[in-house]
Amino acid sequence: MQADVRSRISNELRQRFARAKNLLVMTGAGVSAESGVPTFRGGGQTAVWKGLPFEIISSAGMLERDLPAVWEWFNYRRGLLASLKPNPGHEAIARWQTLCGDLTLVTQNIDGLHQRAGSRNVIELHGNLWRGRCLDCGARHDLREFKFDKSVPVCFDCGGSLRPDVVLFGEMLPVGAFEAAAIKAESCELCFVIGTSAVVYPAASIPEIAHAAGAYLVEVNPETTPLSAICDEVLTGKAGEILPLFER
Ligand code: BJW
Repeated sequence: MQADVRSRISNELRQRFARAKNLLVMTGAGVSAESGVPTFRGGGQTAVWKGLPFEIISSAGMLERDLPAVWEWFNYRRGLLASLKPNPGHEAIARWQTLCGDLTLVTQNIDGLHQRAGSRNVIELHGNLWRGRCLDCGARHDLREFKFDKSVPVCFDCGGSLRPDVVLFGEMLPVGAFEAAAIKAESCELCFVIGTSAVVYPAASIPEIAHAAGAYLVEVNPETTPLSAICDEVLTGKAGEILPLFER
């Protein structure tokens, strides 16, 4: 299996990777799949909570209608994540950051596994499951410091209700996160898009921006996506098997 995948990485890509000074890596749920985190789409796994599809329970409308239910959903997911660890895909990307001149990691994932693998300065487009944010004063808090004895945790600073610090459907991305990723996309030479179905916007426009600006675009995914057609290379397979094959 490994030899098969290795032979699918072209010499051109190997050379580009070896000399690239400015890389952009964008990841989605698929990079965490081998750690045991369920994906949203693809691979037959569809996140459903008490009969509600994730587009409903992870939406701005649900937050307004039923904040305790949203907390119940995210508490459940933090419980699932607590025992999971970074996999060889996360670890390879963290190593690349120490080897390559300038590597920017942009993730749609909220699980924090890239940081646990050692990646630094990660641009989180959709927030982080381990943080809460006060609906009144906007303060952010590490949820690991909270006892979940109430259905909705309250802010240490002002006593307001907290919400999960993640970007739900119909909400804007954190100020500056998309803009920082887009600036890197415009100037990178090589862009890897790993484990994303590339259907959720504006995140999916980051690799499109890189491609339009002339970057060499590489997709790593067991399935094809709407992005595959514009990629310079598509590496069909799992991130944890393919990414460790790139070493300088
Ligand atoms: C592997 C693998 C392995 C498996 N190795 N790979 C244009 C048209 C229509 C609608 C819109 C539009 N522009 C924006 C919108 C609205 C919406 C949107 O994009 N909808 C589309 C679905 C149509 N976007 C938004 O609402 C965004 N906000 C916004 O646009 O604000 C402006 C605005 C405000 C108000 C009104 C209008 C506009 C916000 C999007 C926030 C997304 N949030 C979520 C939930 C986070 C919280 C939670 O976790 O509950 O983020 S949705 C979910 O999808 C999550 C993910 O980050 C995101 C992307 O998913 P991802 O990462 O691609 O995962 P999957 O599961 O889809 O794919 C996994 C892939 O991995 C698959 O391809 C597998 O094959 C692969 N894989 N194993 C490598 N081992």
